[in-house]
Amino acid sequence: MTKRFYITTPIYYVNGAPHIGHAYTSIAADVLARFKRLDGFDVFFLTGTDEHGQKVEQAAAAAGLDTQTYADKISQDFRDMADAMGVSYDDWIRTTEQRHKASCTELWKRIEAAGDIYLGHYEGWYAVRDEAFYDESELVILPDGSKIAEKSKAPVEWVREPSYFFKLSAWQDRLLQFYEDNPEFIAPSSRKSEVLSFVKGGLRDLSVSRTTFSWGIPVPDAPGHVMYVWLDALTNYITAAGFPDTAAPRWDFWPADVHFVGKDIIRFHAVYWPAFLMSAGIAPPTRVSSHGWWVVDGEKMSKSLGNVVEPRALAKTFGLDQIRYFLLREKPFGADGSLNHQAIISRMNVELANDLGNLAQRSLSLIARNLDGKLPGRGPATAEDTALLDAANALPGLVRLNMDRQTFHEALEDIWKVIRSANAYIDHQAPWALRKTDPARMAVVLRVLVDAMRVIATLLQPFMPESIGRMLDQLGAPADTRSLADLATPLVDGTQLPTPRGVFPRYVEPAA
Ligand code: ME8
Repeated sequence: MTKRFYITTPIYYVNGAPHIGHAYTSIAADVLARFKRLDGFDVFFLTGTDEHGQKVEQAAAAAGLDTQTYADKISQDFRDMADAMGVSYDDWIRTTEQRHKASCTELWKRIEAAGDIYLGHYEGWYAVRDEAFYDESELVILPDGSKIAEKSKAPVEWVREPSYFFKLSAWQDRLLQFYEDNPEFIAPSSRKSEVLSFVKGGLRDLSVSRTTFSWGIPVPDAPGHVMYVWLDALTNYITAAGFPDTAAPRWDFWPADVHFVGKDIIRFHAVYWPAFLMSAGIAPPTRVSSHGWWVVDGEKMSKSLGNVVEPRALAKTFGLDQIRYFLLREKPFGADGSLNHQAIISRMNVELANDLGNLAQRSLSLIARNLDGKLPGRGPATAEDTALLDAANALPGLVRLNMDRQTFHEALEDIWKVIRSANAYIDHQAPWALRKTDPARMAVVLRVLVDAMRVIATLLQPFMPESIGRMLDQLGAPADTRSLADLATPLVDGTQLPTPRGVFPRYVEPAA
């Protein structure tokens, strides 16, 4: 039976245009989805848009549009962005869809039937920008006397209204037990400590309905109440798996294997979400993997600073695969990172054009020139041949381990170690000098290089699908045999290779 793997991105608020931060989460999730497919899994990869709540209602009003029309427009923009960035999602969910309303309504009823929902009165601070409630202790007072949430800097307002509550306080011990039983649930460990201390600090019941606006999913049998947008939004992950129809074929994918999230929304995914699910008798997800934030030239991206990076524009300047590579290579997944053109150019020119591109170009042009472009056969191996091939053949295991931990930069670093060894090998073997003196050995050296590059390229496909696809064409690996399992079958001796063409261009500053 094929192993199933379910990956999600957060669903993006339709309150503004997509930027590089959104593209980052989606690309990271895409890399894992593509890797799992290559590794023989049946993958379900979900992304989409979060369309309810006050924040979207306000953004639509500011744009002078009817809320649904506005949501349609921005949702499509996010979808176009995902397509443009090569995000290979299997389903695009929108929380305004009928299937999602049905799912939220059923989840609510189950939680209510479990005795975890009661009617009360909410009085406290709310930040529309974060769609989150805050305690007094989480706020700071500005010089003008207004208050903002300390962490996100979002302005808060005092809210007082009738509200349904979820008995989160009753879930403290069960959540702590759950984290203990599932040590891999939250990644990275710094976020895990943050979540544990939040939960250990005591949980208050959570307000899960609002009455002061109507852009949301109605609470069943409670006129005037719409569901809290986070309860609504989180439910998307089970909606897409078919909930409440647990006989649906997609339901076999639940629980999700990895929810990708930014560090800003870990609490919703790692505390509220498993509590809602356990209350409703549904298994919680296997893992919540959170990443850090991108700042631009050291500054937080913001409309007012005018430094918001549009992912499609960036891909146009440097190349889509170059950007995908940069985003996953530049910083550890969980850490924050700074986006700047010099850093992109340096990775693009040094690692892609030089280290990898030249390696391929040098080896393949020697085959083209000296062997009529025919893939040479394997021959007697020297200790150096074996060392390089062993290092390459160890890569799938190392990369798989890093993928399962979402330590993408380490996967790439492991791959680059072998690329650097291959460059040292070609320099030392100098196959160009063997053409006359020992052509048989030259052929063996070139085949060793092709075999090592084949493993490297196979593993790089998820990161840079288009460019690496071309590289594999040049290496003579047929398009339908590029999975990890296919690595066990050697390339066919004598295969006619296409004329080598550089796959990774150097970035040259356009003339002023
Ligand atoms: O939070 N750097 O949606 P959202 C890196 N609708 N990642 C960034 C980023 C940055 N500068 N800015 C945003 C929501 N992100 C909810 C999610 S899920 C059930 C509901 C990423 O549009 C980060 O992953 O505000 C963040 O979590 C995500 O964009 C969604 O942001």
